[in-house]
Amino acid sequence: MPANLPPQYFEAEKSYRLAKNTQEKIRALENMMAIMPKHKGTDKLRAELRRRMSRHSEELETKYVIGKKGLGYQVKREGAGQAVLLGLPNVGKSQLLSAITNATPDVANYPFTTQTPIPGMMGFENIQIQIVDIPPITNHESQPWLVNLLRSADILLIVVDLGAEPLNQVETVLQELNKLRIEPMAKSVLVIGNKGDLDNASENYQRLSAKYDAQFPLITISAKEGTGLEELRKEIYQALDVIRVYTKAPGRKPDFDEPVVLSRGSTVEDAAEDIHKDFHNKLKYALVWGSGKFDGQKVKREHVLEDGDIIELHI
Ligand SMILES: Nc1nc2c(ncn2[C@@H]2O[C@H](COP(=O)(O)OP(=O)(O)O)[C@@H](O)[C@H]2O)c(=O)[nH]1
Ligand SMILES: [Mg+2]
Repeated sequence: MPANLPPQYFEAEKSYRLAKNTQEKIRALENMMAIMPKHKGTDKLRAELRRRMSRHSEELETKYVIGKKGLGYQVKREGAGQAVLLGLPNVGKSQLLSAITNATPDVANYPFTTQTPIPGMMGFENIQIQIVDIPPITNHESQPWLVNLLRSADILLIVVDLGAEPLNQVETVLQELNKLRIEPMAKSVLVIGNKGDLDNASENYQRLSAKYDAQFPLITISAKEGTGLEELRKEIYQALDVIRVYTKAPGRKPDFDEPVVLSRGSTVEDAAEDIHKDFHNKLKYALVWGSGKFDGQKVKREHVLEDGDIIELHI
């Protein structure tokens, strides 16, 4: 059975061939799949396009899934935590992602450039935190994958363009979250005023601060000029509310390169479990440097750890 493809399909295919990067390829493939008529004659072609789609989305470290509810993406969680960038089009989310992570998203002076989630890893001291750029929050209605992503995220980073009226921008994002039934108060939220290099930025930041200072931590940056980014990394780390614990073997020095990252309030037992699934069953006691009354103090498994503690586990 012939495929009988319409001319628009071949145009989309041409833009696929000419695509300069993975994001553009995915966009073109999405068009091809939308244009392609659905019948027996196109089954093979559709399978082939899906294969390409999975391959390209893997290149972006994003899994492209085709479920009952349509197309979607799964972002593999990596690192010590996950933060999602939210904001209206053009506020500089992609610019920010490329400034603080290893990702290379498209940055462009027109809306709706980002169509797929793009994860990147941000280093902070000795840990890595995943930051995910997503399509603009204002057109998500029918995208269940996005709701899942927002639910699973540890931190919501609301990005505001300080060159424009800031309060509406935050309100719009909060309203969209409300529509998607995401409760921002159940998460760590950080409001980032971007484009701090623009003339009217400080005035707009004042207004933002006057309204939201008591509700959310606020920070001003310029993703383009790279200002405020060190402080931003620190704020994101603090919003994660985790502690870093270092392990050592008896008579050895601790390994400061690979902390065990745990949520605040975790105990020696939690640390043991994180290191090895059945380690905590065998655990008899631990020695702790830091949160003990003295260095090398013998503590029980219920001992609550603090950021920077060094532990030696004994089984
Ligand atoms: N002046 C200034 N422009 C910025 C800054 N960050 C981003 N932009 C510009 O804003 C436009 C939109 O940026 P982009 O990252 O694509 O926005 P997105 O739609 O939120 O992902 C681009 O022209 C960027 O160069 C900034 O800190 N200062
Ligand atoms: Mg973008």
